[in-house]
Amino acid sequence: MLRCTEPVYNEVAILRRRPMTNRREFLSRFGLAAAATAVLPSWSFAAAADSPVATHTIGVLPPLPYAPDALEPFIDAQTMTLHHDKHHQAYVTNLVKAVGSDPKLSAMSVEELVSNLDTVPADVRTAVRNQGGGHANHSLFWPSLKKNNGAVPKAELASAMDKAFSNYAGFQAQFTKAATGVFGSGWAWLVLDPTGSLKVMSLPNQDSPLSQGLKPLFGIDVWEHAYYLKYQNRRPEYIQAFYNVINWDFVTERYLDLRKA
Ligand code: MN3
Repeated sequence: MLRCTEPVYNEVAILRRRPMTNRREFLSRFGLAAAATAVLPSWSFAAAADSPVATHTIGVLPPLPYAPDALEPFIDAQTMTLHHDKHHQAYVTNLVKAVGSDPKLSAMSVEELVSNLDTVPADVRTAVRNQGGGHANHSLFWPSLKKNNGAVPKAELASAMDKAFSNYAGFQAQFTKAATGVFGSGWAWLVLDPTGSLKVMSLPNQDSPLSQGLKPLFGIDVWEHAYYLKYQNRRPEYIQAFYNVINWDFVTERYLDLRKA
């Protein structure tokens, strides 16, 4: 395993504040050519911070992109504040602990990490899977939410949904079933599979579709912390409300960008 020297550590610290376009250069410079070429998803580098396919830095909690009450009455402000400031922050903090000073892991985005769990040292792999998954999943969750006033998918995304699920109602039926059926904590996801088709799936805990070579478009967090203050044990009501806060503009842009990649 690579040992961390002081200069490398400083470079990693600086790198975390630099644009991701410099990572490949960094990896090459420190002789990590294999990491530079092998582990990085092709869509990781060109994206600006506000892009729908932006990747996220290991030690950084991305800001909530709207006020905590922006999704009222469907998701309440107190839930949003606790969920973002406490729960997501905890995944960020614990991922930093798990990655430690390993320069190879530290140089990756969180999306790269969870896309390449098999390259993570075995002694921290479970922690990276859980905490990295939590960081990656929530980093996608916040920007994919916006009150949509009853809007439904349009254009290319609508066509892809028609192909995969017959129509929007068919998508909703599958997504609702997947989200309702998560036993305990987890997420339901809309993903792009390697053939470019849309699929609905659920995964337990903080497992990311990225770890299975799938590209998540958005997910619904059905951990109790995501809904319990407002909905208590009524998860189906939260799932129904969720359809009012899917940011279809964001999801459509993400779909188009991921299709291109
Ligand atoms: Mn959560």
